[in-house]
Amino acid sequence: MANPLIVDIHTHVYPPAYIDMLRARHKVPYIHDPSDGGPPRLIILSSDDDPNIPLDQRGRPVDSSYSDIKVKLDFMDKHGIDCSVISLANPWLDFIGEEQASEWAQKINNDLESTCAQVNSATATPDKLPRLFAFGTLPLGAPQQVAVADEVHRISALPHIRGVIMGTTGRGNGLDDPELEAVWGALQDTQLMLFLHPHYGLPDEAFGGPEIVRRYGHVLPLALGFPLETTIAIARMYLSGVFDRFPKLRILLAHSGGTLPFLAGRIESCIAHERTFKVNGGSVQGPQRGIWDVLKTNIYLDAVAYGTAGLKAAVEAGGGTTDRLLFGKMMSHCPPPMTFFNADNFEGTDHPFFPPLNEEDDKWTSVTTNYKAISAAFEGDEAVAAVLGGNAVRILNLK
Ligand code: 5CU
Ligand code: ZN
Repeated sequence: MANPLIVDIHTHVYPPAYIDMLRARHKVPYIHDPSDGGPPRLIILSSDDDPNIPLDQRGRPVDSSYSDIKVKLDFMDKHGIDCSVISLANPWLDFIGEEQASEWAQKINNDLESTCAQVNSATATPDKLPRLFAFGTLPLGAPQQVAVADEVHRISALPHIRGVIMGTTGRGNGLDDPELEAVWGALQDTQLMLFLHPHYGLPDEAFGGPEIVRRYGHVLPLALGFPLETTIAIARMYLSGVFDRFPKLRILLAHSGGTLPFLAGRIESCIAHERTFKVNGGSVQGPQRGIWDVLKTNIYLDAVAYGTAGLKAAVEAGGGTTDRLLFGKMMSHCPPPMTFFNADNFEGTDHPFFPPLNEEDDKWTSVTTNYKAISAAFEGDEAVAAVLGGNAVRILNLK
């Protein structure tokens, strides 16, 4: 199989203007320049902003891979990625107040669009996919939800925007908030994909308190907090009937759906036993559509799971077919059946998070680990051909 086509749909950027804005801040999220001249530190998670840790060591080092699109393109070249759908990294614009939310969203979205346009025109090659597309960001803090919906409509007309990335708090009250109905409506009307991505994790108390969290660094917040946060957010959307009211909504869940594929049956069973829910002192019916139907109709999953069991659960949750799974890698010009994978060119990256473990490493371990998991989950399986044969191109219309 020569030169397979590879698409990475989970890959983040902080445009330079966003970096500058973080540098000017002194509370989460912020960037701190250490006094010893070491690399700047990115402090975005609340557990990063720990007064017990010296300021110069808080968070993680942040380098040009976060903001310089040339570094992203180098990373893509090194890992054989033909096309990336870039998105603003967490915490997006969640912390921007209502006066500036719309202005910032327009700035970021216009920047993403022009970056894609410039790179694509500079690198255009006949018969090849454009190198970049983007998921936009939303002014969720805007005073009225209609302003958020307006930005959805505005960016749906931009040539390289294929969806929007959003965290789990929505307009501050979670994704079952009636204050998001106009946004769901706009996303449904435009058919832009909603890339639902975690940031806040779980409270330290869920892990045994701040000392325990500190002891294990980012492991508990990122490995467990992030996926559970995604699961809770999508469960609340489902329980509140969002998918009954917006049956054509399209949602891409980060990290293979958190734990949703594994827990969907349990959610279904608990709903059946609960029968009705209490809202404003009255009783209302639970969701009318079954969770498996929603998983098969409205939900797409990435393949950033790093393990075969998680990936297999993701496929099962989609009804046993692999055509709703965006592996972050496409091989659409390779004729099926395909049974061969090359560790050098299989990606689901989450770049630039999870950088190389050793400075001298040429390839990123996070990338090759994910490749191995995917390869082990589906090797020899003809369904792989369908998954790798153009899901992202088809679902996101990457032309
Ligand atoms: O795993 C991930 O997706 C991430 C991410 O996007 N942002 C982050 O701060 N850590 C991990
Ligand atoms: Zn991510």
